[in-house]
Amino acid sequence: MACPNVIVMELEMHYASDPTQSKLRAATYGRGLWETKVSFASSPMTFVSSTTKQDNTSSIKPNQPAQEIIKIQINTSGDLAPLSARSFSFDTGESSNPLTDITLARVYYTGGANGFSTTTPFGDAYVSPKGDFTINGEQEMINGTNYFWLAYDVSASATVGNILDAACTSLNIGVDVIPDETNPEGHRLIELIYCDAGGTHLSQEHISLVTIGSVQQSSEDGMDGYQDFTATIAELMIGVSTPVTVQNNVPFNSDELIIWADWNIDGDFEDEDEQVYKSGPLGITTYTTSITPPAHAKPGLTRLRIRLHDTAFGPNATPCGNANLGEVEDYTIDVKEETVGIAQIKTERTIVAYPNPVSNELNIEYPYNLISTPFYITNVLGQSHYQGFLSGKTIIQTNQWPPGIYFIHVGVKTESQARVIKF
Ligand SMILES: [Ca+2]
Ligand SMILES: [Ca+2]
Ligand SMILES: [Ca+2]
Ligand SMILES: [Ca+2]
Repeated sequence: MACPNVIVMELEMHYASDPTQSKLRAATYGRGLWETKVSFASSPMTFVSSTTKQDNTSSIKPNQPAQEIIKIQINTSGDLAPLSARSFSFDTGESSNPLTDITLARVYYTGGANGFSTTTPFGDAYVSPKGDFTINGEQEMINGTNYFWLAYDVSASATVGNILDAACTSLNIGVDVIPDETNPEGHRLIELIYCDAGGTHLSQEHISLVTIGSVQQSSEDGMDGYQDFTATIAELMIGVSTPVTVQNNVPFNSDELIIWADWNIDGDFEDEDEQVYKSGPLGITTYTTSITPPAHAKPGLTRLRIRLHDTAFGPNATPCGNANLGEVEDYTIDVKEETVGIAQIKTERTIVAYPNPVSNELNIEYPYNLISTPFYITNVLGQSHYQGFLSGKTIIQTNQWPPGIYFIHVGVKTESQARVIKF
């Protein structure tokens, strides 16, 4: 396009992310705006470099699809004859127990956008990755930095305390390339993270006493309408009803009490049967009910959440977030199996842990493992404290451990459990 024969007072270059769309603009007083595309010397795409990074190292709950693990960056130069990414070879790396914890591995492409998203998958999912695995696909790349992401589906039976990680050992863009960094620093911990919940305003009514079976906890109104009594543990048997009472110190007619239990131990209260009691609007001093862990409850330490709220003034009947008034209290329940058959297997397979109580050195004997059996140790809050593999007799240094009660869990699906006391 020809520029009219006038004096140009302003000239602007507009660079676009796609260089072929860049423009030169001239304002010619009285003769309008003139613009033309900037000629761009196109060149065939060449590979510049590749590397991996681990941006997201936050904890992950069990039972979560498509969780970001590592990012693969491929830098190219040139816009003609684009190169395509054709395969990525990975290694589950430092992951504690891929077969138990990871159900699927997938790769996603986000073009030049540096942020994890599952919109554009690359190739097919890889089922049950363990050790080396390769994902094949075809993705034409853009000029500049291309972002690919490895994600895992975290299993519902993932073990709390285990870690998830990966390395990208090579990739193919027509030729094989080894990234500059293959195994980036960091990992993701599998942890039970529950949503926050409480009451916004200082309210007259609060939870003043809770009994679960023989366990009793009296209390005032918690800061932010929340109290953490997860150090208080109540034992519940699957299929057996345990009486529960909750006291409201100042009852109003529109008050309601709701109780949830995380039966599948995945860090939320949204699964089958997890709301275990709902009073409806009922202004009474003592709510009386009972809780029976369902047959599908997973044995182990899990969370019980109790909410008292006012259905007439800013109610919140969900397990997450704040209600205007009332209070939320959290407890730990230890769900035990009572089924005779299973109980027998468990008693046959006894862990021998000594001395108990322990001071400096804990000996663990588990004579049933012909190959090494994974085990982990949790504190009373269900937080992972130690993990490893048992083979014959295992000795653990405990002198640095804080005093308290610890639980030893043996086997991928907890074949056996024992309790030790550290003083
Ligand atoms: Ca890593
Ligand atoms: Ca309280
Ligand atoms: Ca749950
Ligand atoms: Ca869930």
